[in-house]
This record gives sequence, C-alpha cells and structure tokens, in this order.
Amino acid sequence: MYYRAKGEHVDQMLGLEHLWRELSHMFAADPSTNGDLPMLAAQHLVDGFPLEILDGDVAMFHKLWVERVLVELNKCLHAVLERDPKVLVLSIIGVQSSGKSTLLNLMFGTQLKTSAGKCTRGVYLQVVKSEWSDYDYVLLLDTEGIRAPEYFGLKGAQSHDNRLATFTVLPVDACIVMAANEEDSGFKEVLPMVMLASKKSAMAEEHGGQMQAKLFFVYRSVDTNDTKKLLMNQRKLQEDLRQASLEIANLQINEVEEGGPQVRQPPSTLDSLQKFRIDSDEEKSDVKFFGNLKKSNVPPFDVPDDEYGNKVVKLRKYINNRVLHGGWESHGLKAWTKYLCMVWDCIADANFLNRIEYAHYLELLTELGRCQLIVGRKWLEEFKILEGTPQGAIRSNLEMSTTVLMQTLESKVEDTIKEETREVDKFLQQKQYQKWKVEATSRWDDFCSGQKRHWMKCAGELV
Ligand SMILES: Nc1nc2c(ncn2[C@@H]2O[C@H](COP(=O)(O)OP(=O)(O)O)[C@@H](O)[C@H]2O)c(=O)[nH]1
Ligand SMILES: [Mg+2]
Repeated sequence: MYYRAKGEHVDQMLGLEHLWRELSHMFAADPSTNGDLPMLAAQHLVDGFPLEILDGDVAMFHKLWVERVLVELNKCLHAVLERDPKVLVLSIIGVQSSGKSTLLNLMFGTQLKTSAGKCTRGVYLQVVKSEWSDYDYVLLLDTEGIRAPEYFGLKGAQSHDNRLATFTVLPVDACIVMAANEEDSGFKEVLPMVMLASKKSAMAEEHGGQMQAKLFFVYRSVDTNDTKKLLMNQRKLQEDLRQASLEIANLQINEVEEGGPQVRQPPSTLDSLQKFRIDSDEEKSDVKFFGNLKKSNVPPFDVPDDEYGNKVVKLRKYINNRVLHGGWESHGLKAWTKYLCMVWDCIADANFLNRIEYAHYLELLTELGRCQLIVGRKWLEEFKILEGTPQGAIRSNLEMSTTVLMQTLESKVEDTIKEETREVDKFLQQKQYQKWKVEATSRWDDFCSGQKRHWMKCAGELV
C-alpha cells in the first residue's frame, strides 16, 4: 500500500531535472535550432547548481547532450582561467537516504537536495572550485535513488542500479561508499555492484584507461567512542568485501566461459581488495566512522555536531592526499569528457573488455586517418600549384624534365610527411595502442608509398 502510494507520488512529481531532460531531447531533436541549450546548461553548472548527467529512471546517458554541455563548460571555465581547466572527479554512492548529499554539502558547501525519499534517480554533476593547486575544479557526482524502496521488485530495477553504480565508480578518481549505520543491510547489496565496477575500472586502467578509482568507505551514525565496536565493524567490512569479491569471481568465470577461450582473464578482484587501506588507526585507513550529524534529534539540542564537521574536513584532506600520492595526474575537462563518453559506450556493451579495446582501436584509426588526410591534402595542394604553372614555362624556365618535376613535387611534400610520421610514432608510443603498433606502422608506410606512387604518376603525365 505504502509503496503504491509512493509510486503514485513519484509519478506526479515534477522537478528541475525533468525540465532539463526535456531540453536535452529538444536539443538532440534539432541541434541547429536549439544549439544554445548546452550553453545554458553549462551556465547552470557554473552558477553552482547540479545537473543530471545520467537519467537513472531509464538508466540512460544522453551522450550527445552531455558531451556538448561539457564542451561548453570547458569554454566557460577556460574563459575564467585563460587555459583549459584541470579537474579531479569525486563521486559518492550508497543506499537512498544514507546521507550522501548531506555529506557532500558539508564537505564542499554545495546545496545538493537532501530529503528522506526522492522522486527521481540518476547521477548529478556539480562543479566546485578546488582549494588545492594540483587541480582547478572538483567535479562531484552524486547518485540518487540506488536501492530505493519504491523501485523494489520493478522490472529492470537491479540492472538500472548496476548501471548507476558502474557509472559512478568507473570514470572517477575517488568514490565514497556511504553506509547509514553499521547495520545498513542495503549497503551489503551495494558492495558487489561497487566491487564489480571497481574491477572494470582496474581492467580499463590495464588497457591504458584512466587510473582505477580509489574507494573510501564511510559509516555514519556510529558511536565513535566505542573503539572495540569500530574494530569489529572494520573486520565485518573486510569480510563483506571478500564475500562481494567472491560473488564477482563467479561472475567472472561465467563471462570467460561465454566469451570462449580467446577472452583473457581480467585481473583478480582480490587484487583490488589489497589496494584498500584498512587500518586500526583511522587516520591512515580508507574506512571512516562518523558520529551523528546533529547533537540530538530533540530541540533545542538539534544543532550540528562539531565532531561530524571536523571529520568531514579531515576526510576531504585525506581523499586529496590519497589520490594525489598514488601517481595520479590531473586530467583536463576535455579529456575527461572523452573518457566519460567512452566509459558509457563500454557500460552499454555486454563485453566490457572487448569494448575497451574496440574504443581504443577506433581512436587509433581516427588518428591515422587525420594524419593521412594532412599528407594527402599536401600532395594535392602542391600538385595543383605545379599543374597551375604553364607547362611550357616550367620546362623552358627551369629546364624541367620529368624527373626534375617529380623531385620538385616530392621535396615540397617531404617535410609534411616527416612531421606526420613523427606524430604517428608519438601516438603509437602510448600504452593503449602498443598492441597495434606494428600493424599501424606498416599501414602508415603503405599509405605514404602509395601516395608517392600515385602523385609521381600524375606528375609524369603532366609533362
Ligand atoms: N540523524 C541523522 N540524519 C542524517 C545524517 N545525515 C543525513 N541525515 C538525514 O537523512 C536524510 C537523507 O539524507 P540525504 O543526504 O538526502 O541522503 P541521500 O539520499 O543519501 O543523498 C536527510 O533528512 C538528512 O537530514 C546523520 O548523520 N544523522
Ligand atoms: Mg541525495
């Protein structure tokens, strides 16, 4: 009865996110007429409001829209900094109403919506100025509606949640996993999703993607003075993580069986477990225990607890140090946009690992195509110049024989070929393209010699 009433309530609610969803569809339907909309959305972000980037209700990422919004955002921030902005991406995940938005609001002074019970689910982006010089902005990704009671039993609820979780963990530098208290049963259900996404993140890193997201676990409403109990909770978390890893390990075997023998075994999830720092000294641990947000729930003592605030500030510093000291390099917003779109393509594809490789291969083809275009254009350009000169004049003035004509043409294009060959070599040095290096180099050489043959023939026919 309650859930039905809640479902009806959800259907009747209208929020700002619904309007943005409509605008994004208007933009996609006719980008030329509605080309200003992404700029509006970017301005909305710059003004300090959150914007939905993944519609959790249908578990879809509107790639065309988000890409354009982020491009516009890059322009806005570029205008402020007079260079491309560098960003750190931080996300938060946990069961609905576990206090995620409250924590982010306290940490960054944002005004993300907080309330018990929501009417939408999705991933929201918010831009915050950084206090550290290593990056200019923090991009916050807040998730809404994971494991929400009103979606229980609905068709596709689990896979929607999975997509949300993957999207929150994969393209980020750090992710906070939030539990409402020690007994949060929903938290245990979120863990396997997080671990699976984290495993995919490790796979992506192995294939030249962004560094694997660092995970931080936060329990709130815990009695922080009871050290014995805290230790017990830590052990319980360790056990839960191990269990979640085992669950995923089974899944991994299935994937491999389905994919046939050519599919390589992805990195073990137990390896990712070792990357967590679980220490009895909370200062050095990736697991944090917070007390209550307020001193009491009864007025007049329902005022914020300083201890909670202090812990939030410490966590912010801890995350910064932990991310920065692991060989991390800040990425430009442009690069991150590209990565985000690629991550979505991979999530949407059943075979994640093959999809990553495919995405890199497409990048390689695009880059090769770009260089080929430059060289091809240069040949054509120089040939046209040569062709435009009256042939008689050429021959009498420069005493041009066929060979001289050919040599002249070749020498004009030589520098461009050298430069583009250097570009291709540099591009192929990157880890993610190594496996196609030999193939791509020979393809490039074939292209260059093919072009030369063609234009020499044309030059020969000129005379
Ligand atoms: N008692 C108590 N309530 C909290 C705490 N953190 C958040 N809340 C409340 O829990 C509700 C849900 O919080 P919210 O941040 O919206 O949760 P989210 O859905 O995970 O983003 C809000 O009414 C908050 O005021 C806390 O530490 N203690
Ligand atoms: Mg929230």
